[in-house]
Amino acid sequence: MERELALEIVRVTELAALASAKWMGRGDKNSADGAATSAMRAMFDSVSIKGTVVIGEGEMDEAPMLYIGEQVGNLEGLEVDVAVDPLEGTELVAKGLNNALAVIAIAQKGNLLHAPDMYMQKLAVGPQLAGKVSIDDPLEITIQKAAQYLNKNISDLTVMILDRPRHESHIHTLRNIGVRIRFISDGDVAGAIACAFPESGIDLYIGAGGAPEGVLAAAALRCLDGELQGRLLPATPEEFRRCVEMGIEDPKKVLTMQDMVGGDDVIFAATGVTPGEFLKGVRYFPGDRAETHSIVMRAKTKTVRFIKTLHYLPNKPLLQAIQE
Ligand code: VTB
Repeated sequence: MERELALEIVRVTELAALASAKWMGRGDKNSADGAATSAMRAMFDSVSIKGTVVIGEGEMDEAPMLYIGEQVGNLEGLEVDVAVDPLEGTELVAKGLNNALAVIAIAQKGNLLHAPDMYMQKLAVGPQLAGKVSIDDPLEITIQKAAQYLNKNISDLTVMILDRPRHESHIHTLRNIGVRIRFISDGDVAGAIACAFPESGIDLYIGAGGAPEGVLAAAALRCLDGELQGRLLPATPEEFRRCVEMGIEDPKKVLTMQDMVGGDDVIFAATGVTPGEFLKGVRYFPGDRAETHSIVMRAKTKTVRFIKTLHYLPNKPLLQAIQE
C-alpha cells in the first residue's frame, strides 16, 4: 500500500472525531455516532482507494452508510478492505468519559477478517508478551507468565477489562491472584491497544467485547508488535451460522493475528474523541479552532506517527454540512 494513504486516512478519522466531539456529554449517543459516521463517509470520497467496507456500521439493510459491502474512496486507487468504527465508544461520548476513538484500518483486499457482530473473547498484550501467552491457558497461568516475562511482581501487574457481569469469574480469579484491575465501561479498542504503550500502565487486556473491535485492535497491535488473540463467542445457532457464512469455518478456533489481519501490510489510524490512554481528546480553542490528536501507523514499516492538528473550523465544509 502506498504510504501517502496513511496521511489520507488520518484526515478521515480527524473529521469523524471533530463531528462527534460536539456531542460530548450531551447524553445522546445516537447523534454522536451519526455525526461521526456521516463525517467519515463524506471524507472517504477524497481518499485514493477502491475500498470495500468489511467491518462497518452494520449490514446493508441495517445501516444507511458505511455498511458492510459498501464501496468507499474515490474508487480509482488500490483495491482494499476497509474496517471502520467511526465512533468506538458512543456511550463514552454521550457521558463525556475517557477513551472514545474514531478508528479506521485498511489492508489489501481479502486481508481483514470479516468479523461478525458478536462477542469475541480477547487477550491483548504489548511487544514484551507477544508470542509468550496463550488465550487457551487458564488465566492464572497467563498472569504468572506475564509477571515472569515483564519481570514484575504479580501484585504490580495491571489488567484492563470491561466492567460487565459476564466477566465475574475472570474478576474473581484476578482478585484471588492479587493483580491490579482497571475497569472500563466501554471502549475496548483503546483498552487493547493501550497494552502496547508502557506509559499507559496496562499490562494485559482480557475479556469479551465486540468481535469487529477485536479486528481493529489487532490491526493496531500488528503495527506496534503487540498481539491480540481472539475467539468468537457465537451465542446462538444463528450466530454460529453467521460465522460460517462469513468464511470462518470453525467459529470456535483461536483467531491469531494472521487470521484477523493477513498480508504484509495494514494501515491503522485513530483520532481521540475524548481523552484516553495514548491520545488526547478533541479540544476547542478561541478563534474557531479545534485540536485533534491522532495516531497513524503501518505494519510494513512500523512507523508510528502521532499527529497533533490544529483545525480552523470555518474551513471545513463537510463538517458544517453535517452540523446544519
Ligand atoms: C466493547 C467496546 C465497545 O461494546 O466491544 C463493548 O469496545 C462490548 O459490548 O465500545 P457490550 O457493551 O454489549 O458489553 C462497546 O462498549 C460498544 O460498542
